Order: sequence, then structure tokens, then C-alpha cells
Amino acid sequence: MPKFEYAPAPESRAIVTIEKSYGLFIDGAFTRPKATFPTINPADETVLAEVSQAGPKDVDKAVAAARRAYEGVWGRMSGAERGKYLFRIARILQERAREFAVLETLDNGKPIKETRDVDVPVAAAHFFYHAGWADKLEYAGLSASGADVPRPHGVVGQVIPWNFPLLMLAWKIAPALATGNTVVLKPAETTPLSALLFAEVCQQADLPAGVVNIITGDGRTGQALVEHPDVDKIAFTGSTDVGKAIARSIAGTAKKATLELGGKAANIVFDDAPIDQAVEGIISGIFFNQGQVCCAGSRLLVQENVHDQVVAKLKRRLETLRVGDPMDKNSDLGAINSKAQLDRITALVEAGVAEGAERWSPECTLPAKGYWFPPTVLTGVSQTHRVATEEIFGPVLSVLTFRTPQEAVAKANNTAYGLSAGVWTEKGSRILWMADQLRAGVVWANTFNRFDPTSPFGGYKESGYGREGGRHGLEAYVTTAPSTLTG
Ligand code: TAP
Repeated sequence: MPKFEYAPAPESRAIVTIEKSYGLFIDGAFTRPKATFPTINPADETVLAEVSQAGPKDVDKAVAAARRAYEGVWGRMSGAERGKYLFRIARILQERAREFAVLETLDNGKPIKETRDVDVPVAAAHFFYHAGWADKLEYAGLSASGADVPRPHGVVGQVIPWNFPLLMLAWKIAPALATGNTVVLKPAETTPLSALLFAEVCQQADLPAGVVNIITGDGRTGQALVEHPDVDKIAFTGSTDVGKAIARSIAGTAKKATLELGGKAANIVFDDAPIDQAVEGIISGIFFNQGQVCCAGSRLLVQENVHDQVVAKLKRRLETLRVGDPMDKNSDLGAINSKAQLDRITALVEAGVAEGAERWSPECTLPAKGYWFPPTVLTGVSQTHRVATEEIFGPVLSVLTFRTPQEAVAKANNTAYGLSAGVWTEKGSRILWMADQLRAGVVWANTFNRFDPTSPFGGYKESGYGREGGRHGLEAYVTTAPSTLTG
């Protein structure tokens, strides 16, 4: 029998202190909360805290603080000194890992085993990795002549989504600080708490005031930050629609931008693949974080002659997954992040069924409170169906078939996006050929959803531009024009 249960574990919530209300973190200190909005636990709809809605004047103050820090202490600091702050932040994240894991799970709805084993340790790893670069930038191959030290842009405005709140913050702040920039960051409206706890970490690490500023709010706050005339560079992760609006709004200005946007990844299974291993990869590919992952393997392309076998094994395995209280260490799937996201998933799945797909979910009783969607497999999907073309961002797998490797490539590339892809096969030569043919920023072979700070991540086409992570990720945060100063 499938085990679907909801058993809140309130005692584990004592691990982290959540304030009743939060101000903004500007110039090294928290402001007094004024206009606030609630942030809720999507697993049970209880209010966790009130957070401040930053208006244009707050954005001005945060940008001014970042400018002062850039032109003052941070801009004059050596890379070696900056690196020490990044190391310190990384260590504090490790020391406070349980607090961050619990807070992230409460605010986001994702299972505690994911925040504990992925979000928090990988966030710390990003700070460790970038700490190492801070005093070696001239060796990163970034400058035009190879002889100049790459220079920071100045004040960076960063806007992040709700699916990996702490991890996206780390992907943004660590390279910005390592390269000598200062930051104003806006977390997503539905998941602001881990960014506010991170502000405490900055204080604990004695990071100079104004180097990192955290302003909470909705899309209007993001827009005010992006359009602020004293912001030199924008780093945005979020939907393709908002990414396009940002690109339009900064067109014609001197602002630099990197846009990490949506995806519709193909996870491609050939008949010679180790099927049991592939089934595990398909599951982690689409059900990790309830499928609310930009690089989720949301389109399964399976070779026609193994389709029935793969789908049967997949369904059997899905019946063993546990959907329930995200705070329970045994839960495999947690809650959907918001009512709006749940409505979007529901509407797209209904559209898929109306267009002819067959819908299947394991037997399950979902909690009455909170935002929940069962793991869902859609078979008989064709390339024109909305569930094959649009990003669902939920625990929904669309299954398509192919006969030849050429057909697999054509179908995988038949998308407006180009963020990631997966290939499951025994043949090394086929992996290399597929990796070359697939228009995706990341191609995983016989695995899926592997993240490492040393490895650049980013997309082609409507998945955006710029890379995060690795040496390539530093490029976005520096100007590499040769210096005109002569000594
Ligand atoms: P969005 O709705 O685009 O929101 C992203 C962030 O932008 C939020 O902080 C949002 O504020 C803010 N925002 C909204 N309107 C804005 C505007 N006009 N100007 C500036 N900022 C604005 O995306 P989401 O729903 O949070 O996240 C899901 C999307 O992110 C998916 O498409 C997913 O694929 C993508 N994503 C991509 C990646 C990479 S690395 N490519 C990683 C994770 C997620 P509010 O929260 O208040 O709306």
C-alpha cells in the first residue's frame, strides 16, 4: 500500500527562532518593520511571520548603502581579505545548518531531508568555493589581455525566486562578493525568511555594513531595484516572462545583466540504459522539490520499445514515495509553495488531459490544509500538448516516446527553453554525441540534478544568458576591459 500521510512534527520547529515581524536589512542593521505582509507555511497555511514590503525609498536607501560600502571599505579591500569574510560566512552557514534547514522547509514547503542534504550544504559550498577565488581573480582567465586584474561592476541588484531561496541567494551573493561587488538582494515574496536569517549571518561574520543588503517585498520591489539608476548590474533568476520584462526595462542603459530563467528539460532513456537506475533518475529528476526546479526533467523521452517497461517500473516506485509533512524526515515530497503555483499546476494538468494525455497518480489522501499536489504521470503526451511545451513547475511528468537517437535529439530540442537535459544509455559514444547535439546548458549522463559550485550552470534560448558557478560564473561580475592606467 502506498504510504501517504501527514503528521506534523511541531517539536522540531523549536530549532529556529522566528520573529513575529522583520524589518529590512540595510547598511548592516535591521530597520523597524513598517508596512508588512505575512509569509506562510504552505504545508498548513499558518502565518510564520510578517515581513516588510520595501518601497522605492527603501530601495534608494539600500542602494545608497551598497554604494557607500563599494566606494569605501569593500572597494579598497584586498581579495585575500574579502575571501576571509566568505570563508567565515560559509562556516557560519555550516554551524547554523539545522536552523536554516528547518526555516527553509517551513517557509518553502520542501522536505527537510532536501534542505538538510542539498539546499544548505550546497549553499555553504558556494561560499567556500568563491572564497577561494577572491584572491586569485587575475588567474581566472577573465581579463582581455590576461594581465589585468578584473574589476567589479560596483553595486549589484539581485532578484531571486522561491524554489531554492537560500541556494539561489548563495549562487548570487558568493560570486558578487568574491569579485568585489556589493549587493542589494530581493528574495521572493513567499520565501523571504532564509534571506533574513542570512542577514544575521552577515552581522555575525562582521561583514562591513552595506556590503550585503536584503530588501523584502513583491514584484514591485524587484522592479524598483532593477530600474534603480545607481545599480550597475542585475542578476535575476525567475520566470522567462519577468526576465524578458527586465531585459526590456534595462535596454539602452549601461547596466549589465544575467538572466537565469525557465526550463523544460528532456530526460532521455535509451533501451540499453540500466532501467532501474534510470527510474531512480527520472524520479529525482522530476519529483525533487515537488518538480519546482528550473532544470527539472519534466519531459521523459523514452525509447519506444522500453516505454511500457519503464512506465510500469516508474509507477511501482512512485507507490512507495511518501507525500506529507515536510518536517518529517521520511517525507519524499512536501507541499507546493503557494496557492498560485498549485492553481497553475492544476490548470496545466487539466489542459493536458483535455488535449488527450492519460493522467495517473498513486493512490493518496492529501492533507485538507495547505497546498498539495500528488506525484503525477501523464502518458500519451504529444509534442504539441501544453504539458509538453510549457513549464509546469510541479510534480508532473509528461511521457513521450522516440525511436532513433536523431528523433530523440529533435524532440528534446523542440522547446523554447534550453537549460538542462539528461541521457541514460550504456554507450559512452552516444553520451558524447547527444551532449554535443542537445541545446541545453547542462547535460547529465546516467544521473540527474547534480549541482556543484565548480560547474557552470545556465541556459540557451529562453532559459536566459550568463552562467552561475565555476570560473565562468565569475565573468558576469567583473568588467574585463584592460585598464587604461599606466604607472
Ligand atoms: P518570477 O515570478 O519571475 O519571480 C522571480 C523574482 O522576481 C521574485 O522575487 C519576484 O517577486 C520578482 N519579480 C516579479 N516581477 C518582477 C519585475 N517586474 N521586476 C523585477 N522583479 C520581479 O519567478 P518565480 O515564480 O518566483 O520562480 C519560478 C521561475 O524561476 C521558473 O520559471 C523557474 O524555471 C525559474 N528558475 C530558474 C532558475 C535558473 S538557474 N534558470 C532557477 C530557479 C528558478 P515576487 O516573489 O514578489 O513575485
